[in-house]
Amino acid sequence: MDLLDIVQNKVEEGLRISPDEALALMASHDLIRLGKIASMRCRAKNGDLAYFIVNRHINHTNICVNRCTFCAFSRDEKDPDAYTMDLSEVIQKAEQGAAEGATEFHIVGGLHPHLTLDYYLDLLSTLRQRFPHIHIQAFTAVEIDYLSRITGLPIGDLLRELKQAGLGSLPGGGAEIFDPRVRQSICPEKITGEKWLEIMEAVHAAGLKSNATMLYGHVEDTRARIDHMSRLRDLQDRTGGFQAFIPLAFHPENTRIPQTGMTTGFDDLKTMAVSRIFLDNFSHIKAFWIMLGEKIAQVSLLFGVDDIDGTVVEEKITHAAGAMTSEALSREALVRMIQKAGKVPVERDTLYREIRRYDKNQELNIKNQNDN
Ligand code: V47
Ligand code: SF4
Repeated sequence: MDLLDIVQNKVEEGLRISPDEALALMASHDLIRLGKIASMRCRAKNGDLAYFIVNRHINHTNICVNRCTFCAFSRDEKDPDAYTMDLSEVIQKAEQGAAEGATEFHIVGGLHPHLTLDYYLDLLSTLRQRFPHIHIQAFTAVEIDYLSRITGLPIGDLLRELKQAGLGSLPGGGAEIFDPRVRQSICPEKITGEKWLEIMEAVHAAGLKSNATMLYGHVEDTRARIDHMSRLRDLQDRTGGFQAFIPLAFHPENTRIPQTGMTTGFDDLKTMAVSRIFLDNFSHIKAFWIMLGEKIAQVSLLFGVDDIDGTVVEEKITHAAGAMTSEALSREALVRMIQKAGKVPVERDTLYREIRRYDKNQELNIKNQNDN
């Protein structure tokens, strides 16, 4: 039996593969077979369903004291294109989202040197008051740590306050790569991987769900990727609080690590497939179409992915780093992408509750002349 036979047998029996096996899978070029095995794991968890969400991203400030080398979005306070939205600007964006049927606000920003906790609490409570039916997924573990440090509030108390003000769950950003040597080179000022995990453990203990990301395709090797996923899998065993794992493909333009080039489609699909096989305790693997492009995101549905994220509407982080994708996709376009991959589209809310399922006869009047 070769490695892929061994792994396939394990997946068929619902068993876990080891980090060494995952590392060996990363060296395989049998992408089609990997996709088939990942699809088995995916099907066991989600059947034929593939999820999307109607959401609105809001990046309230690009001013950040960290200035990670891979980040083209952040600015120093004095830079001419630095910005911080006041509450009325945030509300304006939220109103647009609400008018378009968003069920989620996704809010992340830089680590601002002067904003106080009141800014964040006002933002949450005002949004909750004005849009009580829209879930607020906001602030990475990195922002939570920063807020705790500038206020002196212990993480648990801080999370309680934010939750009370309207925080519904946390996005998965800021994880990057946990390996300390890689982390030191791409984001030396950022909290350690251990700290990120510690904060997520507290988030889950506070009764909040979160996602987990991994930024790949820069200076890390496959060992660092598997180490990253391994630490996530260990924490998930303890808390069960992660909903989705989201591999984020690095975009080099305008960053201080331009030499790496873009990730390849082969690597994108392999990374998603191996993550699906390895992370047996995660319900969902999400392909963020903004970073992958619509075509790879669609094909990833046959490589273990069951979620293509959302309508997004305004995306600043990857577009600052050269993303060629549009900033928004309509509900109809997402449904079509999923249906044309042979899956059943489900519009979900943030907590993966089904809002609407599109069966085969509901093609939404979006047929293209070349569709079959
Ligand atoms: O933490 C920054 C990444 C993240 C670049 O939880 C970059 O559902 C590629 O976490 N190239 C923020 N990536 C975005 C994020 C996210 C996105 C969509 C859904 C969810 C979710 C979370 O973006 C950062 C960082 O890892 N990032 N710069 C870049 N040049
Ligand atoms: Fe700041 Fe986040 Fe950009 Fe790092 S990735 S510089 S923490 S905004």
